[in-house]
Amino acid sequence: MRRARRAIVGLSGILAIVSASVKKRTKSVANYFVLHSPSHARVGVSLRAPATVTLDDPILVRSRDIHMATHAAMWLSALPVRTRKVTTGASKNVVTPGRRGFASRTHISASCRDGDSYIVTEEQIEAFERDGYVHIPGVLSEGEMGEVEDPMMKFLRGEVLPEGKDLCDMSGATDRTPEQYTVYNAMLPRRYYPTMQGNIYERRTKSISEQLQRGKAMKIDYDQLLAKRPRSPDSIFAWHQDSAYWPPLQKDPATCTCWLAIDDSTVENGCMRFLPGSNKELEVRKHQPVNIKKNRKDEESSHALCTALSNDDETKVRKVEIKRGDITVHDQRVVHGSGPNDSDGWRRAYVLAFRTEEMVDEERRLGFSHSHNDIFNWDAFHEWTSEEE
Ligand SMILES: O=C(O)CCC(=O)C(=O)O
Repeated sequence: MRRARRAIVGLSGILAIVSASVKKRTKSVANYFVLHSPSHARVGVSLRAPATVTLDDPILVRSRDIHMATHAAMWLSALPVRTRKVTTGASKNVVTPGRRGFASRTHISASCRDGDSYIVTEEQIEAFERDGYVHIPGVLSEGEMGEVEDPMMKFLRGEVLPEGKDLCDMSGATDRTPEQYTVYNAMLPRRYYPTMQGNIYERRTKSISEQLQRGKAMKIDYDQLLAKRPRSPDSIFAWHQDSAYWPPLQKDPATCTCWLAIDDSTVENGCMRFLPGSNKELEVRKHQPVNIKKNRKDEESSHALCTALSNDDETKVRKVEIKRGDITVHDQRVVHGSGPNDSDGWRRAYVLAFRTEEMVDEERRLGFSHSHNDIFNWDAFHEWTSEEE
């Protein structure tokens, strides 16, 4: 205790010097930041950050508030930061919650897990906005993977059975049996196995989605388990935009579809591939059901939609290999799909899509829940024309 106090006194001295050098710059800043340590112990620091922080800039902390202090880069790369707006000069004990937000991430050097949260960098947010997708590493640790892998295996072994068309194949015809599926798909697993609700993946990706959408309140819209059978040349997930599957509603379309790799996802086993920038296209591309024949109610009809890529598009495609525990997050408009699994192992993934609360509520009001058993489905908002007509 005494040693800790001595350290604090020492730090106060150092900070008094530091504060003199940065005082001018920080004088007008009225935002105080309450930091939480990576271990989730409350550090209890009230600090005033310079408007822009560079790697070597110390953060100014008023000495009477100090419990711990270090360089901005270290703090900001390791810690989630929630802002509390206070009146300049007010005591730190009377802080009032401000608008939900995050500190400037300009110089956060690496994203990281933090309890139920995960802190993304400004670069990752910008990549998501620019390309329509982003790769975020290490969202679940190896020790946490069991919490999502065990339920997935219950589904794959047939111990939990989604109803009707919520258990289906996303690559072949609708008359396949589960043993024939090459892209096994369980829709809405948290509905059929409620134990999954609130798991660590749900908690972390909610935090990620709200950061990628710069503070908007995001809600789980649907979830999905996908598994590509080993050595299955037709386990192709056709090129599509997610928005083609969803009703075109006039609500805030902000979307974060998180795709967790349960196995390392590689070009060989059919990793995700994206057409960067297609999220900026104003219109949803023309889609049609995969394998459509003249009468799409016959055995050739499919649960999946597809759109065509131009030669120019083909040159821009990015195949995104990610590790077990990593995620990609994509927007509803970005064109994406995946190739076949040519490896000896399964390629398993757990999808969790977040949308704005108003959008999810509106979908549900219309009877659209992303269940493949919904009566209100893509047949209701697309006019299909067969290629052969
Ligand atoms: O898992 C795949 O290969 C495709 C998944 C996908 O398209 C999606 O989650 O939107």
